[in-house]
Amino acid sequence: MLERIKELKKEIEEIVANSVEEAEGLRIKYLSKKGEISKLFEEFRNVSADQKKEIGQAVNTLKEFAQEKINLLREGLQEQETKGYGIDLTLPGESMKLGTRHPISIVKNEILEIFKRLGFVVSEGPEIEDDWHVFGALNFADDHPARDMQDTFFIQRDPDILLRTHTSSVQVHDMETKKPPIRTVTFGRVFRNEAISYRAHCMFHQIEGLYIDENVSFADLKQTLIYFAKEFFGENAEIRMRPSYFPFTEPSAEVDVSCSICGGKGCNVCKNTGWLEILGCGMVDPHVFEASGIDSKKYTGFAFGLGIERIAMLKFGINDLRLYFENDVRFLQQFESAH
Ligand code: 2NL
Repeated sequence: MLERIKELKKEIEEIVANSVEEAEGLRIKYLSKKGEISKLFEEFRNVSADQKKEIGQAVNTLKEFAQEKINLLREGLQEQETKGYGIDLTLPGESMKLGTRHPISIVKNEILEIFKRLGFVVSEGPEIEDDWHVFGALNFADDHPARDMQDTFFIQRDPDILLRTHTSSVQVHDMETKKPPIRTVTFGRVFRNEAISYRAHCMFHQIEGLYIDENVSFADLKQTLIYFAKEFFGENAEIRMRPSYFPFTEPSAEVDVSCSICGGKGCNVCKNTGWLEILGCGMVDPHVFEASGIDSKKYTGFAFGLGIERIAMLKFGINDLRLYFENDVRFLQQFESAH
């Protein structure tokens, strides 16, 4: 019998269980009424009196050993299962969902990088402005329609305070506080009082550039924009300029880029013209310089402004402005990871 006890001890030393159920199975196998150890107790009845003490002790020790071992196994497994450690560590991991950059941010970063390479410095300013920095200093007439409540959001208590309708206000601050040469690009949210539809929104994003120095010419403006168009739309991109009007520039132009979708042949994106309008620009009006304390006899400058939503629409084929601001994950997920 001692031999059998030894064997069982060795066997129990080596038992393992992968789940609470398996541990319970082991308990039944060794410790239940019909278990291996209970069988030993039955046999014990037939043991001769002189061996009873020794074998009795050995069987009891074995029983305690088995109880302790199986209890330990069960407790360990219960802890693992409640803490979730019972998972199979050899399974492939679940992939972590990474955020994506917003298409407006992607385009903004790309455009700012192009102008930073040309020596432009990025400046930012407030979304809530006074009339002077949005209109007055930029040569808007007192009765200019942009000053109308139909077009601009004013703060009710004080009509001098409003939401900026373009980011040029940031550059007015730059002109007031810096001396030429000034080379600055600004970006940010602008606000206009418009009914929301697929092609208009009351809030959108602009990038504007301003370069002021002695002898800055329209040729510098054009060359800068050609460089920008080729960097952003590709080496084959061409631009054309059409005369236009803005209160703050003279002369002014609207700039089209050759349609990158049809290569200029004509398609539904460029409405068969081969050209896509991308920005407005011009030479800074001398009135604008004087309003901010810059000597318009000594300095000239060019400026341009573009809407980021429009460029992102062209780049990504987005056909409804409202998609940008709904934050629908199915839309946002389609853009490049932020990491
Ligand atoms: C457009 C036209 C433009 C500017 C923005 C500017 C800024 C200063 C002085 C003069 Cl401080 N001009 N900015 C100039 C011409 C056009 O934007 O259609 N943007 C979407």
